Amino acid sequence: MKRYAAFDPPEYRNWQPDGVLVREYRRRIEKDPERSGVVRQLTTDRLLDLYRDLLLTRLQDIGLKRWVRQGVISKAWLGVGEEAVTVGCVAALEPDRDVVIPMIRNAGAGHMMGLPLVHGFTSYLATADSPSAGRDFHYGDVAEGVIQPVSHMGTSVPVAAGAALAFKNRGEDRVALTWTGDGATRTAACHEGLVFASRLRVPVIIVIQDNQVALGTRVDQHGAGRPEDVPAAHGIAPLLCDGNNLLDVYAATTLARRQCVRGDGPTVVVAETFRMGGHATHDEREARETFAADLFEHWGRRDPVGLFESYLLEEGIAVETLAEVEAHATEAVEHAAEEALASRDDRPPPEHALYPGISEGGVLHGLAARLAVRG
Ligand SMILES: Cc1ncc(C[n+]2csc(CCOP(=O)(O)OP(=O)(O)O)c2C)c(N)n1
Ligand SMILES: [Mg+2]
Repeated sequence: MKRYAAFDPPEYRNWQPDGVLVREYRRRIEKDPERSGVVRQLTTDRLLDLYRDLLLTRLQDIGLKRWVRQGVISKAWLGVGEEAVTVGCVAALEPDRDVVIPMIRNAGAGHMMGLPLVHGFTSYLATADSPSAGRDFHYGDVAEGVIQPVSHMGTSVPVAAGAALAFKNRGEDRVALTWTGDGATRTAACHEGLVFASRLRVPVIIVIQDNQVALGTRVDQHGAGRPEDVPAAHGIAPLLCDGNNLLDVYAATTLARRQCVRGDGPTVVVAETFRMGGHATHDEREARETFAADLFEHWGRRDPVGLFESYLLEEGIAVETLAEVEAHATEAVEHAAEEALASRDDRPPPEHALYPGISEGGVLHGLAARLAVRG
């Protein structure tokens, strides 16, 4: 497989980050004492872990896109430009206790919760060694706190609320978190989940990932109200955050988690971001025609990876340290992609498409262990 070439064209050598945007990034957190208090607790090592997780998430998508170009797979659903919404949320959780239900733009949640990076690649190849043994490209592992999503929009909300009800009934300090798109906030399932969660005051965090579009329909075309107004209908005051500002997402979700474990019921985090590509790789040209070009420019300048990098440099972290983290992340993703390709021809036998089903426990190995009360 072709190695990732270093991106170092001469015209960028003396490039300086946009000072105004980095100041805005910092001010966004500093203006809220609670959020800035949360961010101040982050050590340099922790900040570098977050940087690594952002890079792993971005590089996984680049690897998948390369596979599409090379004809290894026919298409891929990517989250480029939206990585901070995933990384900031998961970083605020207790990975050994909490559960998440990621959607297609939250691939980073898998490796952050402890799933091997290679699963992000084998799931697309449908090989026998892929997480669902070739049955589905959605993947999870309840033993690691990742509930496998289904493709029906909005349905992860009632499922997450159900998991949270189990935690509440057992008196456990645990939360369930799921993401839902701006489009998915229009579904009955999402509203039913919110009714259930708010009525029973369960410890669930619903993250509305408002990337301003659902397939080819802009947010202003798919509903009369704004996604951030949805929680009010269920008596929930949302925590708004800048979805491209990793630290703002992290701080908002940390506060949301505290509220949940205090027993104050469900929380909704609304993260404003922007889908920089197509719904998947097949409709990127149409996606560019869905919005005015300057909107891409606006959000491109607010790239979550670039802004966080600038922030870290301003914090005094050496550029060599960042380069080292990047080199490790690149190697890890390349290794995962190569490992997945090695089993590319390992097709599961057709009869394996049949399985006993969830009701017989056939696909939920580890559920009992995961949900058992932990000391
Ligand atoms: C109930 C349901 N209706 C329609 C679809 C087809 N579909 C898949 S993704 C999508 C758009 C989702 O938009 P949004 O919730 O904003 O998430 P995004 O793709 O922007 O992350 C649609 C309509 C579906 N999967 N489920
Ligand atoms: Mg959307």
